[in-house]
Amino acid sequence: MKNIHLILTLLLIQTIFISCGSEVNEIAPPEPVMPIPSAAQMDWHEMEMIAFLHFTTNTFTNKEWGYGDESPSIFNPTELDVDQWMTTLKEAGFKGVILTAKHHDGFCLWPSEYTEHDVANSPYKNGNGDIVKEVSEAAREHGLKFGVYLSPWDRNHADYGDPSYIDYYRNQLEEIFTDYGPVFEMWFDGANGGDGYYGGANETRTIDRQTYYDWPTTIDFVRELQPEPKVLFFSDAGPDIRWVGNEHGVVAETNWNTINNDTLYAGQAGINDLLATGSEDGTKWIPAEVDVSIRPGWFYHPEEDDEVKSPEKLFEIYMTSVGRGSTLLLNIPPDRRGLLHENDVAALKEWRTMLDETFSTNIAAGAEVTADSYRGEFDIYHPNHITDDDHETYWTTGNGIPTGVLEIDLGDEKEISYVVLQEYIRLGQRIRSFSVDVWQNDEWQNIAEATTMGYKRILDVGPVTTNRIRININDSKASPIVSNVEVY
Ligand code: FUL
Repeated sequence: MKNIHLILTLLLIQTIFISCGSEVNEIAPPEPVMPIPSAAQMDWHEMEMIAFLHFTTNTFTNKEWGYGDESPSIFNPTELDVDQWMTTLKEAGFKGVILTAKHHDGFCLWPSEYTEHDVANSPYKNGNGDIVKEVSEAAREHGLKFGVYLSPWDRNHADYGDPSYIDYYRNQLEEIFTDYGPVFEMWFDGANGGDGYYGGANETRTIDRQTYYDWPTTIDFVRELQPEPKVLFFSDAGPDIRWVGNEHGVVAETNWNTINNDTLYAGQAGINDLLATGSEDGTKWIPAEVDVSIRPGWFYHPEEDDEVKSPEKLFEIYMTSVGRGSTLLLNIPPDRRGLLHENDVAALKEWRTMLDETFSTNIAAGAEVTADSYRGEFDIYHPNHITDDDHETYWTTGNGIPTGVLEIDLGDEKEISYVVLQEYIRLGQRIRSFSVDVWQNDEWQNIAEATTMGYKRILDVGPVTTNRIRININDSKASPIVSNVEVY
């Protein structure tokens, strides 16, 4: 009898111990699924929209790729007004700007100590101008982050192709990172067309794209120049942000922020499809940035004044970039006067209005949500967190549960057109597939099937009328974590 008591007591203690153990385990957030974004990458995700500014001698020669023999005397914007640029961009919703401080032609928009091929030898402000300074200061005044494009390929420089050119390139980076305040993103373009002026040699020079630039050393050098805030390096291969593999404004519907960059390098052929999707099993967090121009060309050409993308086209691009979890880098090239052209400004304004009107009233704000399960049934993981307007709170499941069903009660019947969904990517990108249903005629009707959710996914589902919406997380790498759902 005594023994039975002892056994029962031991069983009871064991049961209490086991249940406390799992509670302790599940009250903690799910373990991260590696890799995860750095703090600087997270800030970049949250920017969502960045403006690209292509401006150089090409603007005056009407070229896309200057040969490198252009005289600085042709660079003469007579009404340059960076305030007009920043006001326009800020109003359109951009959070940062990236300026072509030097494009492939080698002309520098700042007075560089290391070349004569620069703005100091142009008529602009009688050689006393510094457009990198003007843009960096104006950006900061308007609350926009400042980023730099500095073309590695330099068709003007006599040493291009020799190791000495790499010193020149690093000297220029030192100027940029010493005199112009913090740079949030550094754009290393992979393009290299071969032929050029090269100090008068007028020949074709090929380099080994994998080794010539010795990127690891250059990147360490820049990181030393600007330890904080951390600069993000963009190239086909990252290391912080990857090219999306096309210039049409489209990232793949399945968009992993992860990729294996060990064998990738800027300018590598045959990897465009991979860049557009990333790799589900990628070992590095290197999200895709969607670069596209508002005009056919990257630089301003008067004959393209009537070919500015329409607000509707810009909206479509927003959906295939931001709406698929990427950051949009939209190029708006200043014209020969040094202004953003009226047609571009008008398109941006109307596009902004479309975005504001489409995404103005979130009918799921504060809505009651139920789930088939939530982690340990703790309030901190309750499904209501997906509609609480706080992106730091979330719904998630218990360990070992990679699926979930979330039901949002919209109250009265409403017409809906878009569903916005966000995964809590600070703990890694997890969701592989999900679907959306609406309640209609006493049953659930499927209205969307999707793969990755990522930082943000916007699904065009409408118009459809319903009072309940259901999100089925069908497959994830581990407990799915959803921080936000909006319905418009
Ligand atoms: C490309 C360049 O060759 C284009 O001129 C432009 O700068 C674009 C953003 O990147 O590789």
